[in-house]
Amino acid sequence: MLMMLHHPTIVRDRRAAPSARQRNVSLRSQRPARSMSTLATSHDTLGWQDLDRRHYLHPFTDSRALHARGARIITRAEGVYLWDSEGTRILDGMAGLWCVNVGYGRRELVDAAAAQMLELPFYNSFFKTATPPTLALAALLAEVTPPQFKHVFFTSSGSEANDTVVRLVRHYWQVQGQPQRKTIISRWLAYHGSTVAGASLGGMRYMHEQGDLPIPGIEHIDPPYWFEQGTDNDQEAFGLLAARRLEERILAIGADKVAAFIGEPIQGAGGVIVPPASYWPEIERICRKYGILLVSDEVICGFGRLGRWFGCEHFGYTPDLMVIAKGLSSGYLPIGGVMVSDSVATTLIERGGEFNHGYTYSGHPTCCAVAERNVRILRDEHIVERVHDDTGPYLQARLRELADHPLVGEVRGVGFMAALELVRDKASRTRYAPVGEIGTLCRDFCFDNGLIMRAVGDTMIIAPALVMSRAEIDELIERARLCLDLTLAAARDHA
Ligand code: PXG
Repeated sequence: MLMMLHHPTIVRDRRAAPSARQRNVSLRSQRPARSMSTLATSHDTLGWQDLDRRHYLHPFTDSRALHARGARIITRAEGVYLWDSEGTRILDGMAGLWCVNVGYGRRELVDAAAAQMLELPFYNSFFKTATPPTLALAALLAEVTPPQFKHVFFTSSGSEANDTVVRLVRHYWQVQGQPQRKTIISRWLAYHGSTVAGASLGGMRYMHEQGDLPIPGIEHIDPPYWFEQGTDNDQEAFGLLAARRLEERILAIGADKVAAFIGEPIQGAGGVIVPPASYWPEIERICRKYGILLVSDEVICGFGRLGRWFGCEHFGYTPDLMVIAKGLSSGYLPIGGVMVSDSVATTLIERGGEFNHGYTYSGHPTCCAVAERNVRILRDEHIVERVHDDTGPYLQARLRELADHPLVGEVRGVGFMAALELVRDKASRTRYAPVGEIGTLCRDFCFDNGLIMRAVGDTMIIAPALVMSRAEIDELIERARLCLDLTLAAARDHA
């Protein structure tokens, strides 16, 4: 078993974290006073780990396994780097969790939050009220999203936004006099969140197994995962076949019962599944043919990750609804939303009556103020253009150099989103057994050697902050190659 192998080689980088002063960030904004005596003595790693074991339930985590090793405590960050409580510097190849698009340590976002909290930290949008930052962000989103979008419904997360999609789409068809149009078609290995509706839309079987999901009226087709399913080298033909599974399913359900199709432009948490160019135009053609709403979940791909503002612009399709979160605020505060196209919005506004849906924090003024400043940073500093013209192609080219590594069966990606498939045999695309072990091993080597790469099974994922420089990309590649070597050596030792 690969799990039983020796502990990964550790090459710790103990460069000190920059002080708040060096980073031009006021101490007051960065370091709230610790008044509680328990916290005052628990800045050491063991103390934090003890608190973690005793009080904290982590998301998507086997607590017993975590407790055996102890949580890694991340204490600060700057640019594309994190520091842990041991002072180790780590290059964050995942932008937090696919979200810190402008990088860590942006003073303007801190200031936007502080100013808004002093002025009006919170007010709701429920009872015929609104706040200036909510409206400023809504108007800015109308500018940066594709032209069919002028309206937004705000939420606090991508999951809540996808719950909103389910309710909004079904409400829309009711208003249109077609209440039988309820079914939403999604894809296996999709990730659309962790709420009941989000996990149902998602295509993660291990999530469905916990809690009797999916809820009724949600169906899944296979994703366009060529590396897993493609049999020959004609990827475009494979893309068309994969898209036509949607038409087959629509006809099996009955076209008059299907409300919408939802998909991520590139499936992120499912393993950075990049569809062939033929896929999305065919999906769009099928949706239009049967009058079905097309929903683009841009939670990961949106706000520049693919070198365009939104993933649908990269692949060339025109969604009716667009789900946003993560990069919307670069993760500095929680916020998500659903962009609603003019034709859907007009129906809902003119004929929809009251939409009985919303969250306390829909349009939260402080989150909106931070998101608005974040979107302006992305726009004014031409960060998306840089990913498109310069650093995105550079990252992709350098990553493809790793394709010569004996462990790497495929390198794929667009812009600042990429995957490396780890295999035992490149020619036949044969994976190690059991799936997931070599990926976990590689991820652990990365973490212990100052690099965060995420493992989805045996697929290694890279999605850095969009501000990563060429020099930092070089460092990422160097560390990734070292960790691939260590992983291969460990696998060979074991064999
Ligand atoms: N849609 C997509 C495409 C996502 O990637 C969500 C919706 C849900 O967003 P919230 O904000 O509710 O988490 C996501 C979230 C992973 C991982 O391990 C990915 C996500 C979340 C947590 C972990 O890759 N994506």
